[in-house]
Order: sequence, then structure tokens, then C-alpha cells
Amino acid sequence: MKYSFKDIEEKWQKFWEEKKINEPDLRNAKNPFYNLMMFPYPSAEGLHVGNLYAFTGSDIYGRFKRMQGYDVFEPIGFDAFGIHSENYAIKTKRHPSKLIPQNIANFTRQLKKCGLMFDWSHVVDTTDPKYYKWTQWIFLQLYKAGLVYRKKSPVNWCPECKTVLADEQVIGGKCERHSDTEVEKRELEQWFFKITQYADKLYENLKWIDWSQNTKTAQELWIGKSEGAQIIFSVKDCDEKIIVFTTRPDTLFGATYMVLAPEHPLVPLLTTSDRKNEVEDYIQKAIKKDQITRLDVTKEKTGVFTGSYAINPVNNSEIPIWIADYVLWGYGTGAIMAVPAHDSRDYEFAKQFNLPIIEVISKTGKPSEGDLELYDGEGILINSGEFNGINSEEAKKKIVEHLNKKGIAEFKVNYRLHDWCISRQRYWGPPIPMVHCDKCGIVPVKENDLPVLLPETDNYLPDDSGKSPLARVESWVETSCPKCGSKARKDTDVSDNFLDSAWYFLRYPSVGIDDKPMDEEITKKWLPVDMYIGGNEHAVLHLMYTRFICMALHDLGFIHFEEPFKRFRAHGLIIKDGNKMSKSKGNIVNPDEYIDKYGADTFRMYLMFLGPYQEGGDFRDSGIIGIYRFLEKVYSLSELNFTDETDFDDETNTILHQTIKVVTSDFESLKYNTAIARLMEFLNYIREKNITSKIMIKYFTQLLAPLAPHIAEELWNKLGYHGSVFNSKLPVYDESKIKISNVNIVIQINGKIKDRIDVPKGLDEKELEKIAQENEKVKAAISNKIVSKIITVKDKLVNIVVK
Ligand code: ANZ
Ligand code: ZN
Ligand code: ZN
Repeated sequence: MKYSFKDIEEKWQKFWEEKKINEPDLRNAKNPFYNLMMFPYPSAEGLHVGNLYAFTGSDIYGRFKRMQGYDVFEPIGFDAFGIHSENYAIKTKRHPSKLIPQNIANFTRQLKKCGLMFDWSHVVDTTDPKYYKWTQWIFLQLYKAGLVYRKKSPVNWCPECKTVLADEQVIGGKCERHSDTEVEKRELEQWFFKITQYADKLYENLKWIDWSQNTKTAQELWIGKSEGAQIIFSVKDCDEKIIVFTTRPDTLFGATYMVLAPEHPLVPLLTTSDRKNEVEDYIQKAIKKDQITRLDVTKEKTGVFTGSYAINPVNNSEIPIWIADYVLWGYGTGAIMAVPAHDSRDYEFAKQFNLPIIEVISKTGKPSEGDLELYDGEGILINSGEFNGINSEEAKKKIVEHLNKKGIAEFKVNYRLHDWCISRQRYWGPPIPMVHCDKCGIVPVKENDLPVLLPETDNYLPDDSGKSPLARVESWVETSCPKCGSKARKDTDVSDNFLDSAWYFLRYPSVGIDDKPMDEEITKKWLPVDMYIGGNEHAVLHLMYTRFICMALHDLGFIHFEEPFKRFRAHGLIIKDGNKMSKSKGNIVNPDEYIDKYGADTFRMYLMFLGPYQEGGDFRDSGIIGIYRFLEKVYSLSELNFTDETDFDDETNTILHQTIKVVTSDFESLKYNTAIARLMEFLNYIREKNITSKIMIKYFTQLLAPLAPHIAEELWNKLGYHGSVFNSKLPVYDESKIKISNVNIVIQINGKIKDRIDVPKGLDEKELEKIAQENEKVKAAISNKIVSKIITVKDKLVNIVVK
């Protein structure tokens, strides 16, 4: 009989749905396991193969856990608000509120064909007022807790998106969505979340959470914890003080000038009248540049002298105050003490503008001879008065302590992380639940009045005004003040799409419960998430925001954990025929086509066979047929006349138990490609040996099930078992049955037998040669001769020819 995957897959998909096979009893489950994958945004193009790669790997893990006896909850949803969706709606001139539901329906149809173990009774759609009501509720809770503030500040503005962006959405100075568009700085009043209040916890917890190392490293760098000190410098003939942040207080005697960021508020005060024009010109140019350009070490340093001098507190020397764009406003204090002998940027700047360079750290404890070279390491202090001879580490402490007594220095930890800019001047998002009243100022919407519904309007295009399209819907904007009742205006920004996705996994198990965001009992049972799989491109975006939101909700007493994901694993990326997939190259793999042609089981297994899941692989059309053939052979097992045989010879036992062992450990470590290879070998063995034992085929079926769920159900059924194979337990291997069978081989020298030894069956030529050459008798016999040739016959003999 032909392997008619279409009938088989439809039949079992229907079975799962009708029998609610994938809907665990969330309240009463005994052994809960929350298996999460990153939910997609429902693009109009439909399911992308990248989505499916991520989902399949996660689904296999979920099915595997289930067959180990867990009650696995594997939900799916749609991240349907946001610029991605909105831009597409604009491009195709269809209103997002019409387009998105169609996309969701299409995604749902596609996903249901892929054999994923989703609990379709707990779907989250972030654009559903029943969901975003609680997104707004979270905003209000954070606001009440003092974690939300409004500030006018230079923010990232994408002229294409016509909205502000968070720092995390700016990549190399360009918009993450428009890689050709330079992000501008605009002075706008925006809502911010105080993620920096959690900087330390976000950083410290990385030490123990079980996440992919590359993701943790990305977060570590992004948070950028740096330990140092703040030092106050006074200004000559002036009452102003300049505070600097430095990681090297030990180099204080080498500070020969100071630099303020062009945006620093003291600049106008410190600029002398003769320098005014030059300074103002410079500021105009500098503040337009983005961070990356400003920090670029390969670019020539620029700057101007303000005309004022600061006093170095350790030796009272007068040092000039400059402004330069390599010092950033928004990091540290926006001012530095420059130590050109020991900091590369200061060094270049000093060379360029002929500023003095004084060596204060020496590797040897003695001043350098000849031309002074930059040295940015640690060492022994020189030219540093009473601190001479002390090493850097100690000097850092001593100098700060010394100045601290005078009240002009303190130890300080600094973070690179900035607060999260949360407001967007776009249409397609949850309105920010705030009201502006002339009498009361800014007032939060009452919780009982949530959700603040997004108004329906055809006039939803973004513009360059810095205001959201919502501002144009006057009837909507008008409201009454929640506090005093007088006429007031709704806030017209919407919240960042990343707020929608920062808590969706908290909602999944509570979907259907509408009087609270999360049911306490169910949340206690299912959260935190046991396993989360997704792309590493979210390392400093989604994965940072979710951690922050969890920490805040935890501290406010809403949830019992502060880290959302017990384990996180980043999957690799797949490419097509050696190239990145892209629309412009026209090499996008459309899952629908392949599933129609080969079936979901084949497609799933082929995706997983491309390479180690955490590394990705290269999709080639020619490869998929191999997997298809394999499943055809699997299917032919269903036509055997099964026997009740349960006693197997040693070799068969060894192979069986070793296969169980390797495949289960491969599943656990997401090495699906090698698990598949192993199952292929196992199937070959079964066929070669004409094994028809029901129990043996049963084991094979169970091991295959997470990878190819439909065909496994079919086989399970043909074997005479009832219900779903996913309600059965995976076989467990027996170590004592794993006997590697040995063969006795002959070792010869020039054709004469020297030894006979036992080796594991099936060793290849190279391994056999090595064993023979390391044999003591052989070594002794050939010690002073030259080996000219080695002849090996697998499992039989090694003949060493010597001269
Ligand atoms: C004096 C000094 C001497 C420094 C020396 C370094 C080496 P991280 O590790 O990244 O925190 N800095 C401080 N604020 C800055 C700003 N807003 N823009 C640009 N640079 C800034 O780096 C901290 C160091 O970067 C600080 O320590 C300061 O230079 C500089 F031999 O102070 B240092
Ligand atoms: Zn953009
Ligand atoms: Zn009021």
C-alpha cells in the first residue's frame, strides 16, 4: 500500500482536535510542563519556514516531554499589534482591523496542517480587547509603582516608520525595520518604563538562569554593568561643579583635561564669550550624529575648547574643559576626566589637539623610556604623589576613599542599559491608558474603565508631526478627567508592540478567565515556563523586556517568580541553497507547497535533519526526498504480520537499548538531526533482520513519534493500540542490555600472525590500524623498522608490512 500521507495526516489532525488530545486539564494536571515557543506575528504572506523551523523544534521537545509522562501545555497565539502588521496594511491599502483577522485565520489554517501539539483552546491574540485590556492594566500597575514616567528627551525617530523607537530597535544607527534609514534624534515628550531600576537584578540573575550562553552574553553586554566612581571637579573662578564617572580612579593624577558631552547642560555656562560661536557651531553638528558614529574609534576625533578650566582635586592643577562628541550624553554623567596616557580615545584626542599626556600607570613601576605609548592595562602608580608604588587595584580604592573624606568622590556602579521608551506615534496598538487634564495634569484611567478601546478610523496613516494618528480622531480624544470630571484629553500614543509580547505567556493558561489577567492558582501551577525556544535576535529586545516585566509584577505581588523562563534555548537559522532567504532573492521556502507535496511529517523531519537545531542548516530541495523515502519505509512496517516475540539476541538487544538511550538523550539536548540518523539506522536493522516483533515496532514507533507524529499515530493504531501514541510512555533503556558485541581479529606483521585480540564489532579501518599499532607485541616487533603499508579487513584482520 502506498504511503498516503494526506489521508493519514488529516485523519489524525481531526482525531487530535475531536478528542482534545492536546488540551491538558490546566487546573488538575498532576505533572505540569509548560512548553513555550515565540508566538508569530501574523504576516499577510502566511507562515514562514523560519516560523516552522522554530515551532517544530519546540514541538518535538514538547511531545518528548509528554511521552516522558508530563502534562504538557503547548500554546500558540498571535503577536498581531505593531508596526510590522500595520506597515503591511498601509502598503496594501487594507485597514489593519480587517487585514489582521484574515491573516490570523490563514495562519491558523496553516498551523493546523503542521502537526504541532497546540492547545487551540488557549489562543492569545494581542489585538483582542480582552487581552489588551490587561496590557493597559500592566501599564497602570507599573505607573502606580513609580516605574513609568514621562520625559522630554532626545529620542530615536525613524523617518520611514514615522515614530520613535526604543534603543533596542536601533541597529548600527539604522531602523531595525528600515536598514537603509538613518534614525534621527528628536526632542519629544515620551513615556518611559524604568527598566534601569532592575538593571542589577537583570544582570545578576544571568549568573544562574539556564539559558543559551549566546543569549546571556548578549544581555550582559547590553546591560553593560561597569564598576567605578563618581568624582566631583570644581571649576576655576566659578561655583559650578562637574561630576565625572570613571572606571579608573587610579589614573586621576594623569587627568590632563576634561570633556563634556555637547548636550551637557553646563556647557553654556562654562563657555567663555570668545569661544561662544565655535562651541555653538560644534554642538549643532554633533547632536545630529548617532551613537555608533560618535563612538567609532576609526573616525577622527573632533571637539572644541570651552575657555574654562577645572581643578584636579588630587593636585590642584588647572585642566582645560573641552566638549567633544565621543563623550555621550546619557551614559554615566555625560562628562569625563580625560587620561590620555591610559585611554585610547583620550590618547588620540590629546595627540590631535596637542594636550599634555602624563604617564601614571606603569607595568614595571618605572617611567617608560623613549616615546610614550598608550597603555590601558593595570600596573603600578607613578607620578601620583603619595600613591606612588601602589598597584592599580588598590589605588582605585585608596584614591576614592581619600576623596570621599572630602565629600568629593564615591564608588558607583553604572549601567549601559537605558530606560525603555514605550510610546509610539502609531495607530495599531493599545492606547496608553492616561488622561491629560488641564486642572489635574496627567491622570491614569480608572481600572474599571479599561480597556481604552482603539478608535475605528480610516485616517490611520502615520505622519511627520510627532503625534499619533489617534490625535486626529477628535471625538475619541475628548474625555472627562477620571479625577475631577472636567473636560480632558486621552493620551494619543499607543504602547510599544514589545509590551504586548512581554507578558503573553502569563496570559495563555488563564485565557477564558476575563475578570483578571492571570488566575492565581493556575499561574502557580504552570509558571514559570519550563522550556522556551526562540530566535536569538530577540536577546536584548523581547527577552529583556519579559524579564523586566516579570520582575516588576513579582515585586508588586502579582506573580510568585521573577524569572519568566526556567530554560531558554536559541535555535539556529536556516538558509536556502547557501544563501539567506529573502523576498528579493526569490528563494523563500513556502511550507504550504512542501507540505502539500510531501506531507507535514516529512517536512518536519527534513527541517530537523538539516543540522544541529541550535545551529541551523541549509535547506536544499534535493534533500527532502531522502526523508520521504524513509517515511515510506516506516509506513511499510504497518503491513507486517506482527509477532509476539519478546526475546531478542544480544546484538538486537544492544541495538535497541542503545537506540533508546541515544535518541532520548538527543531529544533532551535538542540534537534532532542525530536522533533522526539513529532512527534511520535502527529501521535499516529491523528490515535487514526481518524483525516483525510487535514490541520492537512499538518501540520504534514511540521513538519516532515526536518527530513524525501523524505516521506514528497511524502505526500505533495498526499495531493494535488504542488512543494516541502520545498518551503512552517512551521506553526506557536498560544499561545492562547494552553489550557492545566483540569480534576477534588477527594482527599480522608481514603476513605472520603476531596476536589475536577482541575489538568492538564494526570499527572502521583507521580505528583498527590505530589499535594494531598500539598493541604491545606489535610495537616490540616493529620498533626499529619502517612501516610501508597497512592492510586491514574490517572485523577480521590487520596486516602491517614493514621493511
Ligand atoms: C578616566 C579613564 C582613564 C577612563 C582610563 C578609562 C581609562 P565603561 O567601562 O564603558 O563604563 N566614560 C565615562 N562616561 C562616558 C561617556 N558619557 N561617554 C564616553 N565615555 C565615557 O567605561 C567607563 C569609562 O569610559 C570611564 O572611565 C570614562 O573614561 C569613559 F585610563 O575615566 B574613564
Ligand atoms: Zn523604520
Ligand atoms: Zn482633572
